[in-house]
Amino acid sequence: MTGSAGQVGGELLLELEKKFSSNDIVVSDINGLDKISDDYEKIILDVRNYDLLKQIIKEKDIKYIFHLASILSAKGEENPKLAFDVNMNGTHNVLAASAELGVDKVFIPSTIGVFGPEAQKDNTPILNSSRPRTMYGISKFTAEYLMQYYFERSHLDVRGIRYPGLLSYKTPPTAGTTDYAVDMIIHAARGMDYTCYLKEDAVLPMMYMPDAMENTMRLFDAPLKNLRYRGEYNISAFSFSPGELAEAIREFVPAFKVKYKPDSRQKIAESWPRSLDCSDGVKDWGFKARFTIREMIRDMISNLQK
Ligand code: AKB
Repeated sequence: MTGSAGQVGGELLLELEKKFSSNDIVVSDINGLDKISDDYEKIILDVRNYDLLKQIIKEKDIKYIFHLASILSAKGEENPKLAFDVNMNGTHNVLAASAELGVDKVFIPSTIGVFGPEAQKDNTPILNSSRPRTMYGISKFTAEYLMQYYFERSHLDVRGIRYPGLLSYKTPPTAGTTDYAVDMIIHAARGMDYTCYLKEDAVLPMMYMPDAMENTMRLFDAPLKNLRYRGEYNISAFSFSPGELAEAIREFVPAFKVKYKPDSRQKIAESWPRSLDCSDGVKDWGFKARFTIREMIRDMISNLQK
């Protein structure tokens, strides 16, 4: 696993533990590995280092790669050169090394950020006018093409999901546009007011992390012959705006108050779809989400308050 210390890594490890022994999992990241359990073998890896990546794949006899290392939307706009380098060159390194060394299967997440302002806003299908405007979206969109390229050129089994905003009470996100949702619930659980950096009516597709992880493994385990797409599968459980989320939180924390002070992330949010057509994932590999917004908020608040 690359990028193991990020928002998704720790949660995906819980899912992988259901399938593999911790002795068989190698976690890597450029930093933050001290946060991860010592049950796993840990290796410091900058995915831009092709030689080291190849050395690890060979020496550890890596069969599967979960390539999570990525610079997300908001941080990517602060440092576009870094986002290009990590997201494009790092991802190309993983694909080229996997193809060359015969890795059995690679999972690379994509994002709703691959869509741009001209795309259909509601029930957006997989194949739709894209033209992303953030460096994150541009690099992830290109990564989807690279996945198709290595599938056709080298028969590399590479799969991916376009994650919507992911909510978790375990790892606070720090670099994306959808992060407000997690932050809002954390504030509510602590009895604090919240100032939101998106407008009250900025609707985005979202999903609870356990659902995202279960579906990641569902796609990972699906027979290759059923997959009509490589990295492009849309998934989301529901869509909401900051105003709607605040209202739903008030069922559990009635005194919760939110102020709105939109910043540059509002423009990113406006360029993304409000809701996605997820029917291709349902058809090809059985995509389904368990948690409603209400169940997610209840679970997050009760765990945060513990
Ligand atoms: C972000 O906001 O950048 C991410 C994403 C939607 O991919 N959470």
